[in-house]
Amino acid sequence: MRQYRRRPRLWFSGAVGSMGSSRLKARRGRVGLLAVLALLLATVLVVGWLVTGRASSAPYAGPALYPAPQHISGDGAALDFSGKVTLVIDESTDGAARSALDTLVREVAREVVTTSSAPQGDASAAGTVVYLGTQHSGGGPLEDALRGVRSAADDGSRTAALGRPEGYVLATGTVSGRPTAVLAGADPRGTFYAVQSLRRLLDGGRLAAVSVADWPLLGTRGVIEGFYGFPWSTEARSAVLDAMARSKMNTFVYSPKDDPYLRARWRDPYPDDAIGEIRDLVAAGQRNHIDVAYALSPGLDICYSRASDLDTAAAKIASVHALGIRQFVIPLDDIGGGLTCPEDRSRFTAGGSAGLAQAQAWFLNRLRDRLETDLPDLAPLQMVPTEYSGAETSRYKSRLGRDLDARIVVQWTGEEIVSHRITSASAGAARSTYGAPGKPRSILVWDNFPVNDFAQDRLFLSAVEERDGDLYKSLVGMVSNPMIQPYASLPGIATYADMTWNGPAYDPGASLDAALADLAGGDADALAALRAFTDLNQNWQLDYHPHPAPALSQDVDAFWSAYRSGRTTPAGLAERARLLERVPELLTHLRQPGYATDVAAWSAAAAHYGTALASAVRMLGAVHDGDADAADAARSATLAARDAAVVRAQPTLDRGTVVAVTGDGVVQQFLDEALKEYANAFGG
Ligand code: GDL
Repeated sequence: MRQYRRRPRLWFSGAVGSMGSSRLKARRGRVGLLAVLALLLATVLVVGWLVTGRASSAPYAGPALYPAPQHISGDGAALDFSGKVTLVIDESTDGAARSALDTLVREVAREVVTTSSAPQGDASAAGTVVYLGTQHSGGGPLEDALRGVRSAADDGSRTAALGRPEGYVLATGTVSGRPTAVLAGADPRGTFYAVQSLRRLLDGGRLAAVSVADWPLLGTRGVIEGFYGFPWSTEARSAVLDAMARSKMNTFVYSPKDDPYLRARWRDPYPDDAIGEIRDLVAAGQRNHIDVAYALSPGLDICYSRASDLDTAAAKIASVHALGIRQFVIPLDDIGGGLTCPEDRSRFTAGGSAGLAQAQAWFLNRLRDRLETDLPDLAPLQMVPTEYSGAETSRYKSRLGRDLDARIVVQWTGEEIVSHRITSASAGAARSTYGAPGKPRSILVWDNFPVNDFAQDRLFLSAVEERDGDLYKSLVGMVSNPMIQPYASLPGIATYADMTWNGPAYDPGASLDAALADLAGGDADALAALRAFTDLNQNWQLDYHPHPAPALSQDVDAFWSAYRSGRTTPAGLAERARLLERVPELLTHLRQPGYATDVAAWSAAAAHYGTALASAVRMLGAVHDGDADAADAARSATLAARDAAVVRAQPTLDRGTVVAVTGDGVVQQFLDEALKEYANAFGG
């Protein structure tokens, strides 16, 4: 992963010196004039050098920053946050950023003082000084401090960062003799992100010399709770939103298929307890700079042309708008392909799926107009088409593209419902497919990663992969549809955040590793267990992953190759087996205790497989030694543990209790082969 990009070396710095000195030698008689000219030239070049920022930066040497920033260098000064810290914060500064910084600094500092003006007097009295704010063109302490920690090499990227939505600068240095950090945002959200970066970069009470200039490449980055199955609890949503903020995601779409008031009973107003949950969600969003979008799914029984249905939809949206929601989506996925009421059938006569598209566009255009008048502060309306995947055209899509108001954003899942790959070519094609001639549609990807509602016996714990790095050029956003298990989805969501913030720099393996380390919160045993467990649940697309349980497979291969060639078998497999046995307990030490609960059925199965693997390894040792009694006892233990791993233990909303499947068949295959060895030696 490219953690920082060095600017090209200053190619003309040497040239300045040589040109000046040769001229001076050749024309001794006109020394004065030439000296002035040379000085002028040098001044011009140095100024150019400062303006263009072509100086080289020092490499950054602290903890890695995720999502990978656009620019990071080691320019500035290392700072100590463990003693006294003075926070200089203008009163107009974003509240969420202020409170995030205050909490963060109090975790490490001995004393924290907050003021609104730059410290004066004795330079050492203020300790480390941290400026936080949103850049104003009018100047003020923040701008003065930013100038004070100026880095010629980083000027260009800092200007870029502070000129882009959600951009920010985090710079270190010394200002008037005081060790100083400046956290400046292009806007309130950028200011909040500067604090999130500081959180990642702080190593205990120390901050390495660093200069970050950063901004997201993709506008909308987030999560859509859009799966079938138990909707998440309020606590879980709040934890997910907190984690999303740490990864600089900005959108949460509330669209659980099994919230009845959103889909099956969309016409009914929310009862008090359910509206309370949405209110809590909005509060978690505000605390975390995350826009909560609400999805109303009337498609199961709506009559598109009926005025009362339009009124009901508008009223439902208004009821949720009153809670502070400003983004709305109308998902029309997973509904029948026809029109359900006679009025629609006689009005929308394009025929078949084109008639459905015609009806939907008619309704959505009117709803959009109504909302624009009634609730003028809304973000552009979004919709999910009934044919929501594939970039190839169809009668439905071309009718929708033509009739649907150009300002309505379409959500799309890629070439498939669960898309193995999403390429920029296909996203570009989808823009035309869902647009009108000459007017490509704004597309937001509803990404069915790492959702497991179609395989509720599985966990999908891999990093997101195979999304083109330059998708940001064709899309307005990408949101991840996670698993029914919220806490278990956190690492995958973190990788999704990294991919959407800076696609070209995204490295799935490094990103997942960082997410696991973050979740383990410094507990080495818990991290080892989390990694071993994650390894067992990599196969997100069932039919696709070429390397099932890669780390376990490696240990298994190394074991067999030694065993079959008569060499001493390596300890790796037995050690992994013992670690797997401890997984359920060790996962309770993670920073998010909900993770262990979410995965309890799978971690129990993993532990049984650990016992089965350990017993099978013992059995093979006894086979090798010709010890029939020991082999027999180990075989019984292997079989018992294998059976225990496949009991029904995982409840589902609509499929009863299912067996939690883990290990991608690698354990079973090892056990089968080991039992064959036993049978070859002793029969049975
Ligand atoms: C779908 C559903 C989604 C579900 C997913 C995976 C869309 C637009 N709709 O088709 O709710 O979670 O498949 O099963 O993706």
